[in-house]
Amino acid sequence: MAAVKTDHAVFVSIGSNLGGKLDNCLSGIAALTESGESSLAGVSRFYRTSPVDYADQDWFVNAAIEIRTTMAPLALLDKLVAIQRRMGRKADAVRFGPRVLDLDILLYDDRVIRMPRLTIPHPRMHKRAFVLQPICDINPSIIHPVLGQTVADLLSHLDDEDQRVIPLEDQPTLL
Ligand code: PH2
Ligand code: MG
Ligand code: MG
Repeated sequence: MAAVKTDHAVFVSIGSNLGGKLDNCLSGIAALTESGESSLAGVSRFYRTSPVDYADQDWFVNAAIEIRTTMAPLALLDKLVAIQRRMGRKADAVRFGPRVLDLDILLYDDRVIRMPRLTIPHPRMHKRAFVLQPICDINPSIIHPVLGQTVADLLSHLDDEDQRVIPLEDQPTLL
């Protein structure tokens, strides 16, 4: 019998702070979900967010999506990197600096993965309002598989007033 490929539940964060930020995010989501391997299962609101970790740059547009995918973690990572490149992102850009499109794997089922190229859960997700708020829009009771807390708990205990996360006035409809 042929092996059946099972679907995995994956949360991906989307961000852009160069050019047409919202359009860049929407193009990235379309590129990821138009192939047969990954389908859209949930979409957060879209936010304007103040830059974190590298302050001297423009505000971002951020969102998160939940997908169902048959892709293994590293194959999915390769796909995200290829989409970012196609959208014009430079491979040698400043760490945490301006980018046309950033697609990060946040959670992959409830797996914990520590490989040279890929750490899941995303190593900074629990400190970032621009990641936690969008996941909470989709499902606030998702549990962080290392910290054992829900994303809603992690968000409510963030004590960083500098992180601004403001919903866009005009929200795109994707689902
Ligand atoms: N991404 C970063 C660094 N800082 N700040 C905001 N607000 N949004 C981001 O997506 C972001 C950031 C590196 O990936
Ligand atoms: Mg990234
Ligand atoms: Mg990132």
